[in-house]
Amino acid sequence: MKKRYDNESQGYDAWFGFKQADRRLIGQYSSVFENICIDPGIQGFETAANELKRALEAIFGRTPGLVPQPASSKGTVLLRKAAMPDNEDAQLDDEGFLIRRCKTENGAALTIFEAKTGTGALYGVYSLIRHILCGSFSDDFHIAENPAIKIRMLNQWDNMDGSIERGYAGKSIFYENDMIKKDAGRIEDYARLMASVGLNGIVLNNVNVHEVETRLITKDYLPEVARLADIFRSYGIKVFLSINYSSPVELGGLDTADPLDDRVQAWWDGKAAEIYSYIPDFGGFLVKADSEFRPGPFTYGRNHAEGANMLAKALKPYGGKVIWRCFVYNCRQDWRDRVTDRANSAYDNFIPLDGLFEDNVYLQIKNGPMDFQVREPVSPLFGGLKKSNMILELQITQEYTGQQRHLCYLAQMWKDVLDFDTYCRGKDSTVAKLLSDPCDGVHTGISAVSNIGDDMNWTGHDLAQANLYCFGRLAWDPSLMPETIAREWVLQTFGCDAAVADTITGMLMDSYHIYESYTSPLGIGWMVNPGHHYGPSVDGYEYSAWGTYHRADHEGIGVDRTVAAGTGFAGKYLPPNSTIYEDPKTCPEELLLFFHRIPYKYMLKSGVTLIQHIYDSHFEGAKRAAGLVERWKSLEGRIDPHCFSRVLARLEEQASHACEWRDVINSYFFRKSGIPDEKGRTIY
Ligand code: GCV
Repeated sequence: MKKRYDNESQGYDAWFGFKQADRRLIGQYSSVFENICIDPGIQGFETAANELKRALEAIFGRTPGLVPQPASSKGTVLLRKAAMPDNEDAQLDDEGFLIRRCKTENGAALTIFEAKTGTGALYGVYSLIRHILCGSFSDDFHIAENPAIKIRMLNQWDNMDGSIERGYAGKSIFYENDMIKKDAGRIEDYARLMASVGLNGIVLNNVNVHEVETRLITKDYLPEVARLADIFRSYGIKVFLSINYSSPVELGGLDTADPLDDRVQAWWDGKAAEIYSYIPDFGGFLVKADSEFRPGPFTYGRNHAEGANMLAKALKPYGGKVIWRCFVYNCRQDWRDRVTDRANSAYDNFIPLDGLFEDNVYLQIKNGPMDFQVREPVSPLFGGLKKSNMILELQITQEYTGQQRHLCYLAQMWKDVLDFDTYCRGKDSTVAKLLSDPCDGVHTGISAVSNIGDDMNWTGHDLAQANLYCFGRLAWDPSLMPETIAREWVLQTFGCDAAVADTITGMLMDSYHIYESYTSPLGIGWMVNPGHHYGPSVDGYEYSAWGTYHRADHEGIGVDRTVAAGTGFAGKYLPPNSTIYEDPKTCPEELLLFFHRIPYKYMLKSGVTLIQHIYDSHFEGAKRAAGLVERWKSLEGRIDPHCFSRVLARLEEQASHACEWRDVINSYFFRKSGIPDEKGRTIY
């Protein structure tokens, strides 16, 4: 990136520092990349060519020549349009690319790049850079890739006053004082980071749309939104906005936002025409409706298909999409009510509507039925919905996973989601397959709540950059393994020192299980301080209206979600998952307390009782969190000292906070159950 800040020591470059390449490889390949040639007559490949030039310059320390045709004696990268039928090119989709090494007649190196569009070429360039920096570029290099999932987007939860809901890395890079920031430099660098991992969409504002943000779709702000759209467009990224369902009332002076009222439809039709006059390729709307006090069609006695379709009809003439969130539940529940179960809510609201949505409506479904907890089962809407377009929603920002003060590499959690077999098309109907190979005319995508802010290193915790990186990589190719992605990220960010690569990759890989082991046990979730959600409070949400209960008493803990005796949530899954979850003996133990109410003396498969497991995992987790500090310290002198200190401070905080978690949880359950730790460790 341009030298806007003291990039290296502040972590601003993220995985884009380029300086990190292995010097031996640079020696070996510097003659391969002497020139760049863009096939004459093609347009739209400029960003790709610029990015390639910039990266080669930084890696090889020499500006590549821009030549009109491949020189016979110099190593050249040839960018050309893929158009030829009957060969590999024909398999490329609009975002795909092909790169292969060959030689000119005179034996000079030729690296041929093919793509159908400038965006495909751009992704190819970033892929090539990644392979060079990770040491996987070779003499017979030959790859052809298409993204597995069509829509790959980030949701910003940024507000126009500059705050970010659930943001842990400073203020918004987009907004301050109710205005869109004028300095777009940082926004462009963000677009590059996004494109480098293949992301192609961004929602620019929080799903909770407040008064000022409601006006983003008016002439007061649309010229500025259009300016942002221009920046993102050059990196192949479409912009979307979250909208307020009540806009016809708030902005249009109507007395209703009823989706079946003709005046409301006409208002949105006019609004769509206005938006597209500013941004011809505007992506569409993201809508949080009838959820956590946001307005929606329920107010008018209409269902969510009626609500979404009205907007969809307005956007359809322009190719726009309505992304409609399924995060709909009663957040004013009585905690004494054991029949209502928040976990059932999205399923119960949306399954009856399957097949009723317009073809440009996408249902956006959180990965679990509750809310981004450290461990939840996969939402049964995956596999349950058959005829609706779907987007999987993940959360990169670590609301419930340590708020970027704790290390928690999320690729493994997401991989569990993507690999979950829904059985909806028989065995091997994983979520990844539903998203990457949808059938029956269904369209799909994947999105995630971003974790960046205006902290110099983007993510507060330097190592939390790995989560942004791995989200993009998994969206591009959900078959990638978390460890492969972690290592790629480390090599590009920290360079090729093997000890550094092994240590940081290992820390990332262990971090999710470490975090899980000292926080809430076996899928029960929550147990956090209400409001800000940081730190332990076992009963924090127990007597609240949010539908988030653990039901612990002196005998046991857990929510009975069986069909036989509980809330029936286990029955929302297709067999065999429904039967597996129904029985505590077959239920995966990491989800045991999500589905079952279990006595403390229940014997787990490991041969220890539930209560002993709670004690053991919390003692062990806190110890392993302390171990992360030691592992990091072993890198002193091998990585940038500023980065070293920043991360060390966070890991030390994590280690101490893990002790707090351990002691609060263990003491709570010791006091509830009265059963001492078999190993006699200190419990308060
Ligand atoms: C943006 C949770 C979070 C809220 C968030 C909401 C949502 O409830 O705590 O901050 O609101 O999810 O996803 O809409």
